[in-house]
Amino acid sequence: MSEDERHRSDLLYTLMDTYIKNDVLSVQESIVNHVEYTIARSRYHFDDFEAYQATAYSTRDRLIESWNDTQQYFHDQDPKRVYYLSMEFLVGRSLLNALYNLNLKGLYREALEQLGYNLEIIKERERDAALGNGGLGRLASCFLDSMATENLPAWGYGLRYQYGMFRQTIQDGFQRENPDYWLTLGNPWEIERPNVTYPVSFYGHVSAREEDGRQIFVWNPAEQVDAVAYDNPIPGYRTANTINLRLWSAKPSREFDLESFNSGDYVASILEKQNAESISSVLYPDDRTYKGKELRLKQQHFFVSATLQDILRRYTAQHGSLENFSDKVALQLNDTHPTIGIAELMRLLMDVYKWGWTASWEATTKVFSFTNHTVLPEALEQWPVELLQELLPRHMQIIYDINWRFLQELRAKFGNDQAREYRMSIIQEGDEKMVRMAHLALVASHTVNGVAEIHSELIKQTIFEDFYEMYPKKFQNKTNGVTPRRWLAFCNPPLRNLINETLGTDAWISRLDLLEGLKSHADDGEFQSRWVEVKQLAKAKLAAKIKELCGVEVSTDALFDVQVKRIHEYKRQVLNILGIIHRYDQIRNMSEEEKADVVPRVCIIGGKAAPGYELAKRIIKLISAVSQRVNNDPAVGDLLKVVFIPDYNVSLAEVIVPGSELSQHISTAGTEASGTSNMKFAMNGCLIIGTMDGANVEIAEEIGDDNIFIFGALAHEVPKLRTERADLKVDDRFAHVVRLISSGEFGYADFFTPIVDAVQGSDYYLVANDFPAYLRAQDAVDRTYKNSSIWTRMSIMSVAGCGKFSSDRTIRQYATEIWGVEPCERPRPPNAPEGY
Ligand code: 73E
Repeated sequence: MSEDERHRSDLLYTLMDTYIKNDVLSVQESIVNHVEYTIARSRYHFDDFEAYQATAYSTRDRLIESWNDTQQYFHDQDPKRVYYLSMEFLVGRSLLNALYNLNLKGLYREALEQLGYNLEIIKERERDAALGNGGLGRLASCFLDSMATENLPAWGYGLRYQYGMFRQTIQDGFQRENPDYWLTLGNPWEIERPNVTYPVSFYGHVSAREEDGRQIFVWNPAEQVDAVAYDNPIPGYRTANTINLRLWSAKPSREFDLESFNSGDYVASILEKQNAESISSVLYPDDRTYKGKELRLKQQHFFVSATLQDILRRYTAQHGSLENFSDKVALQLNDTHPTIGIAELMRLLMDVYKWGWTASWEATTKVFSFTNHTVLPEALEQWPVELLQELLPRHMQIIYDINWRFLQELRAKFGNDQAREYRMSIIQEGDEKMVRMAHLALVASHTVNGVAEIHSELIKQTIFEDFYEMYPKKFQNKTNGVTPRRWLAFCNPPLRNLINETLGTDAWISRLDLLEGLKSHADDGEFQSRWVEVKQLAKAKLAAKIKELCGVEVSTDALFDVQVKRIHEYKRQVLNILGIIHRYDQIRNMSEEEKADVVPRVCIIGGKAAPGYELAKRIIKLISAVSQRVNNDPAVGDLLKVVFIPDYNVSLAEVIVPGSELSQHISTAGTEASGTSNMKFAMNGCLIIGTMDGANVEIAEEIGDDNIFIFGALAHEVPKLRTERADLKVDDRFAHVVRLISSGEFGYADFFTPIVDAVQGSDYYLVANDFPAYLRAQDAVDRTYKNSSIWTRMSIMSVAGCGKFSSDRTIRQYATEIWGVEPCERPRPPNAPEGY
């Protein structure tokens, strides 16, 4: 560095140092500056929403500074990097999360208070970023939080949908879907990068020619769309690192095809271009059902093409060429949704960078790894060959080539086994030939993982059995986790404070195993009463929310029993509602004396049904109908209340999870890959009633069998039970509650017929089988709840045993066992606030 350069660099450093200061007045200055100059309101008059916006922009300034310096540091250190590719990121709100992570919450609260604003109130004005359906998308967001906190040189890549997950309203008990145009009032958390733009191509045809004795393929696409980058800074907890979530938005291509413009209708041509934006406009709200929509495939290709072009450009800009690319980059596929990226990387390497097949394939198979999230066959993505051929002709060629080589390998290993080839081929033969995306992902990835132990075992025995035989070493497990920041420390301050005080440290927030230290306090009477107080506070908040959203008054003396998740037959909300009907029927037939012995309950259910999933929508109506009946029956009073909370989302979960005492995770064993809300509830001292499914199995193992209510058939028993279901002698209580529904006790008898038929017919999810065991488990819940000391002990033990379920642990395992990346922690700047 020359003298001049050094001088300039010192000056810039000092300027920044004086700009971002950590005293109340500087924070106020920054907020008011943003009121006046960013949102252009008067500093004398701004309302709560504008205060939120200005506070968000002020916080963003700090994130940007940290983001820039982190990226510079990554650049200088040049470590191996990991990119997490996901079609969904269920971010939720960002303001409080950022302030907490930067350790600036207290400062901002005080600064705002003096200006006449309450941080707790203005934070409610932020819209959720709901760019995901449920568990899979929320997992991606928890992972980003952990990757930042663990100082990994990581980025997330996804799509910037203009319409996120639909907003659910309930009218007359029926679900209505409303568009979530979440960007209307602006989004302070993103930085548009108009200069980071890539063209993405579709349709057209492929031509071939010889060049230097090699065949060169040229794709002449018929449609081109631009992908524009939007960066979303993701701060780590108590680290100076801030990583990036880069989301792509589709814009009309800047390359105008002048000829068609001049020869045809100018206005029509412009309008046609405008259609480009539809590619990233809407999140598909169907989880776990594959719909085969062309636009969805377009989204997938748009997303991975822009992402890979960006990654290759960054790599070559820094290294001059693609040499060693596969040693320095890891790409994680979040389910099969980004799998077309395998063909796209092959295409870019061969057709653009002029690599040969072998080198391209070697690099591709070295960088990709793949996570499977479900065994449900209806979720497996298969694109018609015809559609792929038309939309992405060059990719289809490459997929055929990959498959040809794969089948050679198969024959070399297993000889001529046609049945096996038929089962394993990437192309499914038949009337309509299909490309099996999971097979493509399996063949091209160096590692495939399930998301909980039981699930990782099941995929080896079921959907991927053949592939396990062929590539046993590829298979791993990575049990899911959740970020203990959002899901405990930030959403439940009273519990956080109690834990801090008891453990004498807040180090557990980034080293969750330390919660184990709570075990020795589990029987301490005084500690127990404080624990109960904390839960009562959270219950009161939840009760107020229920009043606000459902208009129902609930008593905080009742047991708060919760099932919130997407509505799906396999998750068995029907088992829950049948149990509720049984409880109701018992109570209304009791004498006053018997009633005195009943544990009062508030049953809280929430979740969205995919708009096209008829049966799930009927289940919502059934829950509403039962709640109408129960809540208005004077014979029941406070002994039972049933509420359906509309529009379950991340922000609501932050209120519901801390306020729950019992939560239900009751899927048919072998169907829920992991579940992640079970971890959030357990972490907040809520007891679980659940089946031996998904992560429940490991939760029971960690917190101890006697601290959880487990019931029901086991995964290995399920296939046989299904074949025997027709001969099952169903429990009388089951028959009775089903009859109540079909006889019109709750109205709408005809409308509920498909639900009744499902559980009385083939009953694929074995509701009838598990019903008696479910009722027994619920009895055990009631008995236990009557003994507050035992219940509280179980609650403490749940939290104490949750160390494993931090996504920090999950991410460290991905980093060392799959990606081969190491932490790269930026040194703390001298002006950093304490703990940052
Ligand atoms: O068990 C959950 C799991 O906890 C699983 O059902 C869910 O992923 C969670 C995180 O691992 C999931 N989502 C989807 N498949 N599995 C999915 C499928 C298609 C579209 C959107 C989501």
